[in-house]
Amino acid sequence: MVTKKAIQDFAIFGGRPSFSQPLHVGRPNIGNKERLLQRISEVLDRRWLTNAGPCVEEFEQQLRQLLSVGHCDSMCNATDGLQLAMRAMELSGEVIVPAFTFIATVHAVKWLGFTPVFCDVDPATHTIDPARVEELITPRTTGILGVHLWGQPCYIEELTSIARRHGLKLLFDAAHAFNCSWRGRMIGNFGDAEVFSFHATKFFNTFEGGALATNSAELAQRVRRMRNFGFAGLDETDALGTNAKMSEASAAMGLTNLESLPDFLAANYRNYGAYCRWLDGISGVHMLQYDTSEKRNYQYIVLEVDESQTPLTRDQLQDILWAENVLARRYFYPGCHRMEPYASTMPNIGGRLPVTERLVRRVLVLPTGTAVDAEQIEMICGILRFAVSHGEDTVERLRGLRAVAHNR
Ligand code: T4K
Repeated sequence: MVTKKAIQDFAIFGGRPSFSQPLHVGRPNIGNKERLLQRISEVLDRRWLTNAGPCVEEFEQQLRQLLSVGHCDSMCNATDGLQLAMRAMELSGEVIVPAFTFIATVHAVKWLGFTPVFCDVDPATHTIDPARVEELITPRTTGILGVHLWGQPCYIEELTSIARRHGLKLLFDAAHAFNCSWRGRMIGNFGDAEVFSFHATKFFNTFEGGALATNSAELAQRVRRMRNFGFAGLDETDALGTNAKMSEASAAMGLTNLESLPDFLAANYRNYGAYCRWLDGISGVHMLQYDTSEKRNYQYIVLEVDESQTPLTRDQLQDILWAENVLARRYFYPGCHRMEPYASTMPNIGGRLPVTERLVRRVLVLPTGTAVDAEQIEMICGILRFAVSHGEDTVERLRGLRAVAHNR
């Protein structure tokens, strides 16, 4: 690792990068490899590779226990889980979604032929703003799809009350919120259903995967059938179905990673503490604080760069970090409403989404997880502190770089 003593030491200005290898956001956490390989070996010996095999059954049972929820069914990924949930709930017409989320949330709605109606988010939690939701309800609205962004629960009480008052279904995209709680109860128990992602980049992964949790036996049964082509018996389907099943290899990874869950959580919590300590007092760089009185997974280290308090923009800080091999991400730039197929059909919608518009310019997510250690975090924060404290000079040099590139 290389420490910076002067601006010219920054890799973007020709110095040596701080890290010889890239540090990723979303580097997978991997549990005990021997246990995983043993499980995979057993899967192969059994010659039962998918379609409700023993690993999937055991994984689902452990999930139900962990979440204290009536039903928790594995999926091949969260995107399909969301689509199955919306179909099983018989949504139609318009579904209200936040514009500040990963594009999968919105695509899932559109993929089913429904109209996603973009809603702004709350500046403190980055989750859908219930006051704005209510304004968007029309006679065509059938559902609200909230996202527990960064593992921070939505305003569940307010959204539940709005959904009840207007006779709407309430679904939560809990892709980020595995092992999180709200008022002491695990996420997975709220709304009509909640959908988790176990994608490789999530702190708990099954390679690809997800799960749909609900306390409705009827909904769970409908989803289970839809997940398996609509089969209700060996040679009989009772509804339209698709293939959204989790494989035995993924479930074996899930079972193995569940055994290491406390270690993953401890690493994230330790890293979160280190980031809090080392980022403290950097002008204009604010870190999203989690409610430590509830269960959180601390899987995202989320910065907001306030340009009114620092000469450097979020994008300039990202450029500096990337040159140092710190692959910080601008989640979720540029906002779903500015991506296709939405942007061209609603070009002026940004005016209705002021908080989203601000966040997509400000947010930067830093690497964490078991692949990152305390020393590396101190170094990452040191780069940010040095860049900001020499902000004017750094900006001047960056301008020079752009001019050189332009004249080439
Ligand atoms: N709802 C929300 C709110 C979500 O955030 C997501 C997914 C979903 C729904 C849908 O869930 P799934 O259908 O995927 O289960 C990544 C993930 O692909 C995506 O799953 C995730 N959200 C999103 C927040 O992050 P990208 O475009 O950033 O992926 P990518 O390939 O750039 O990977 C991120 C970093 O991780 C890279 O620097 C490389 C590193 N990486 C990635 C993989 C796959 C590794 O080191 N190893 C790996 O195996 O979307």
